[in-house]
Amino acid sequence: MTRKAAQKRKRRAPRRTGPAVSVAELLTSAAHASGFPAPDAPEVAFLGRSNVGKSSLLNALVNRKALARTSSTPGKTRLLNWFRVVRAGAETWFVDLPGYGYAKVAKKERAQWKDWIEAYLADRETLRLAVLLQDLRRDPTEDETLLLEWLAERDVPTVVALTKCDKLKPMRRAERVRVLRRSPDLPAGQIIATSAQTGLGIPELWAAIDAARG
Ligand SMILES: Nc1nc2c(ncn2[C@@H]2O[C@H](COP(=O)(O)OP(=O)(O)OP(=O)(O)O)[C@@H](O)[C@H]2O)c(=O)[nH]1
Ligand SMILES: [Mg+2]
Repeated sequence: MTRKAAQKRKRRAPRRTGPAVSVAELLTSAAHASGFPAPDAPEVAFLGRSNVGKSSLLNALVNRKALARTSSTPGKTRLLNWFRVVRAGAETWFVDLPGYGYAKVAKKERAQWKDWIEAYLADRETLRLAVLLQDLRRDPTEDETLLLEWLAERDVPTVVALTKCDKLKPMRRAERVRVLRRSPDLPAGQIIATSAQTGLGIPELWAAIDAARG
């Protein structure tokens, strides 16, 4: 096949998006454990530092532009937000957790994410998968290590989504993905390169969600 023909074929190839999401809606928001909804559907939690792209990735997964509120100002999500998502007839709840590690918020507030996340992880029997987000351009810190420890202690299956992959040129991107895949601080074999902007990794993330929810 000529290069031109190959390019044309590539353009025509259907996107591997899988079944469409038929429902994506906010279920509830909570600032305290007392407001958490009673567990009633398999759940996927999105965890990661402030501004890493949690809300954006969640929107990309459900193919909605602004279901979860995103912002270039870190620390936008200060509540736990539950979203009800139906895809191929199966209902899953997505939980957008508040981001951590934003230096400009008060110290007291910075400590609060731990309380929130501990309260959430303490009693969530329907939690099937945690998606830990890590900016492709950064290295994991002790915050990510701590989260991974908590998740492992509680036997919560976890995948790492490397975010904002569109921000690097292909060579540099491949190099960073390689470095992070080899990082002793991240679980090897469960790392997915993603971009909320281009849709990179979305089918793989759905495959991980489908596998985890059983
Ligand atoms: N280029 C690019 N920008 C992204 C991507 N994902 C998120 N962003 C941008 O990064 C900023 C933060 O994204 P959010 O999705 O709001 O991040 P968050 O993790 O939910 O942030 P908090 O709610 O503050 O914890 C926004 O300006 C987004 O547009 C991506 O894949 N590519
Ligand atoms: Mg957010």
